[in-house]
Amino acid sequence: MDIDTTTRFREAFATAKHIIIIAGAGLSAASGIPTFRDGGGMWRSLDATTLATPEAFNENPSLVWQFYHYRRQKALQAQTNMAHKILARLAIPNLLKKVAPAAKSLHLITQNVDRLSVGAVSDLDNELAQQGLKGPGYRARKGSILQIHGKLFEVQCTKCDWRAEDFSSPLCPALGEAENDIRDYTDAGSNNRHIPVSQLPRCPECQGLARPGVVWFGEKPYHLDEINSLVFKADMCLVIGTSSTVYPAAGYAYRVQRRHGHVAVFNLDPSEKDEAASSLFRGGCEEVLSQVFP
Ligand code: BV8
Ligand code: ZN
Repeated sequence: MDIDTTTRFREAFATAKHIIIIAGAGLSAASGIPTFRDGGGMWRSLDATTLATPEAFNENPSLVWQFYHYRRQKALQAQTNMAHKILARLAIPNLLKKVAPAAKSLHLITQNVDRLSVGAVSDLDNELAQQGLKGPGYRARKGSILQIHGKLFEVQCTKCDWRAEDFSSPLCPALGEAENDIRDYTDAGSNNRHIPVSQLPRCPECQGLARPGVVWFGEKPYHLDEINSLVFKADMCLVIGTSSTVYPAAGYAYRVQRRHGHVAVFNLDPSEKDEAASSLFRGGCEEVLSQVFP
């Protein structure tokens, strides 16, 4: 890794006051969670992004639920990786102060729905408490992780405003049976078992059809107003493991750069935001972040 880039980045980070981190699927790749566009995005020979739409769900809720059942299973089996752990450390004010003594705020804006960043922070909170390190300086501030594309483990009703977190898997017997039909998802495109709507997850309040609690294309992302004010204030923006092709998340780095903030891109492959980068780190974020934040 280029020493000058690292030194320059560390110096900028040490003077940063308001830090935002934009994360994408590459952050969880080392945990075995498939990405969307760099080869990981195929499921049963279907393009994952064509399934993440209300139209796909309305047309074939059985298929989209089987896709999200697969994603839930993957996320349940996944462990947090070193990159999640390092970002969790930065979310703890007294640990952040060691590398960013001027920092007044840090927010992780994640496009990921896998809950791994939330898990890493709660694991670290517990670890610090066990070490007797208590008090607000050793707890991630509430709201420091913003899950802009929703939560894989939330289920919501398509008819009423019911929604709840549910980690059970399968969510209903039919999804488990469908999974048993097809062991290897990658090339089973044609063997999609059709699950009747009546056997898909239902709302316990009104029996309406339930759906995954994520934001699909064309739907309004979460926390937009709060994020807009964070982006406006940010003088440091880390962009980690994202192709930077999905808006509005893909537009945040440019806005920080336009106001002369420092943008640091940590990505395995070239991304749409490389040219906005003041610091560009190529490689697996789980390794690179360990070197930048030893
Ligand atoms: C909205 C669901 C408005 C959850 C997802 C034209 C221009 C501009 C915008 C638009 C446009 N046409 C339409 C739009 C809007 C649209 C959009 O941006 N479309 C794109 C395709 C052009 N956006 C929307 O619809 C959004 N909503 O705008 O609403 C609105 C406002 C008010 C009121 C009503 C409406 C909603 C977007 C959310 C869509 N939902 N998923 C789920 O199932 O997960 S998107 C999907 O893509 C995921 O959420 C994912 O997080 C996201 C972004 O993908 P990445 O995370 O970047 O993943 P990707 O695979 O692409 O890249 C991974 C990268 O990691 C690679 O570069 C790889 O090199 C790297 N990598 C891999 N391993 C590692 C690594 N890097 C480091 N280390 C490693 N180890
Ligand atoms: Zn309902």
